[in-house]
Amino acid sequence: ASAFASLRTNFHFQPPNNWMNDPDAPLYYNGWYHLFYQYNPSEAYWGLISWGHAVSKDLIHWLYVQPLAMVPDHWYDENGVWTGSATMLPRENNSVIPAIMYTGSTNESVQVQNVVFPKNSSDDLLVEWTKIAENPVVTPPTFVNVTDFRDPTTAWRGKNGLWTIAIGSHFRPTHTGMALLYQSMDFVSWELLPDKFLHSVDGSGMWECVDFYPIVASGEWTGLDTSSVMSKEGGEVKHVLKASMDDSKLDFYSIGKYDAESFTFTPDDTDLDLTRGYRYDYGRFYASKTFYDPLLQRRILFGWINESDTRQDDVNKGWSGVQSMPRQVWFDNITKDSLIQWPIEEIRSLYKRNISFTDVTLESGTRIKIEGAKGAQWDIVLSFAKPSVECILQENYTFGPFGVYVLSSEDLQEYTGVYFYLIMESIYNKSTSYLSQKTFIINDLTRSSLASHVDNGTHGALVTIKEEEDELTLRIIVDHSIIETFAQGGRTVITSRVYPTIALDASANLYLFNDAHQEVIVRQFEAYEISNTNMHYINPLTR
Ligand code: DQQ
Repeated sequence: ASAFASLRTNFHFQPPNNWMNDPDAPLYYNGWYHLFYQYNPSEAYWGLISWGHAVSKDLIHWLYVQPLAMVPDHWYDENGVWTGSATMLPRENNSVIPAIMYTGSTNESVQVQNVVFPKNSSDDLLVEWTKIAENPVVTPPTFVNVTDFRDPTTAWRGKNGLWTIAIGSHFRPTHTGMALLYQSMDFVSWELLPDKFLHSVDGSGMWECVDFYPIVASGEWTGLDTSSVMSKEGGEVKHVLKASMDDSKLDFYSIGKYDAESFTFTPDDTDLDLTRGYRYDYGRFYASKTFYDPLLQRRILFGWINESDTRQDDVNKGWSGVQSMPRQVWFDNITKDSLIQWPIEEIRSLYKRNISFTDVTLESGTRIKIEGAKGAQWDIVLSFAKPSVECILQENYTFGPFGVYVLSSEDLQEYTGVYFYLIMESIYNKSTSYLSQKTFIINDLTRSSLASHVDNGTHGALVTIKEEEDELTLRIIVDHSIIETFAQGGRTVITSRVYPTIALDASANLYLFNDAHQEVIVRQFEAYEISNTNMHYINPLTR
């Protein structure tokens, strides 16, 4: 067995073995959630890709479906069944049927788009899929490279009944990333909307896995179906455009307005356009995709979290790649220009036991081991009293770090720091100067593994803290080799992979620490130990 064998996650989605990358076509149909994924069934690294398939009643406990949903078995996807999205097509009696469009890499490695429908729509598990005779339904237009044209979005429907989808691409001469638009009445025959882009950004390079959806920007927030242009209460609706930047392998999103007449998206703030503005996650998180959950009226995000060990480690472990916890996404009514991401409520069904306390003062230099908190599966929620401006100034304009050590060995030889760090910056303007406070959230991997060959690069990001907010909050989800950190109620998120060698299972501990020169107050601390979800295959006989 490999050194990292015990680092497989126990409540994040992973395939039974081998390689997984992007989440594909998440959907809800007749009582089941479905998740498909980019899967190499024969090796623990990327190669000839098929679509794996899993179903769940709660997005937490997954069952693997056999056979694979799609494999490369036609000339138009011979080099891989790549990423795609599902659209729920309305049928009579208020029923719907899923249609999936995905990218096939052809026998000549040209990127084309193909459509599949369920073979039997009365099978709730949607086990078998039929590639339609008309495939490929979309081929690359002449002005883009044939290998820069992939990952169709979920379609949205306009007033005239036409379906529109976006496909990520790249105009090489100007290095312009863009989303092309195609339209169809029947989901089978598709036309390019000529001379139009949903959006484009010069210098951003190839856009992969574009995602585009409406969100409620004022009033009672709920998720919205992808075709909605109005909220239930008539409150303001904005749109989110996300692209996965092939150059940097980062997922950026921008919030703005969609003009359904001109089919264009315009960011609210050009300084927050794609590649300049916000990322979903400041750690490892790529090729993400949302879907609308009609059951609980919310929008759910999945992202691919890759490994940061070596390819040889992955081969030895026999697996590579994990999906993030499903995250609910909505508009941040406080910053008014960014999103909130929050692990879905259903995670509570996995809570085993709880360690909690309130109002503990962490003196300068303390490291407090949380008694009874042994284990490598946690959902930790805590808040700190916000240090005052005077405190930060007294500390020479920098305050901290203070936070938590997770996956820590007994002697702190191995641990991962998740912490806040505050600075006061002097800003000089023409005539005035003033102080500006900045708050950072950091997943510090410097000491997370005694193995020296794994990538232990630290992840950090800025968190917006409003003056009226008097607490700094953290939620940290720990699952053996994953740390998902949600700062300030999900305003800023960082996901990291770690490969401890001794801080494993019952030898892993939690600590609180404070390296500021002044005390820090923990207002509330709760740590819930998480049970295993025991993913397994559906037994075809008992279905
Ligand atoms: N992964 C897929 C592509 C997509 C890329 C291939 C993003 O469709 O562009 O496995 O990770």
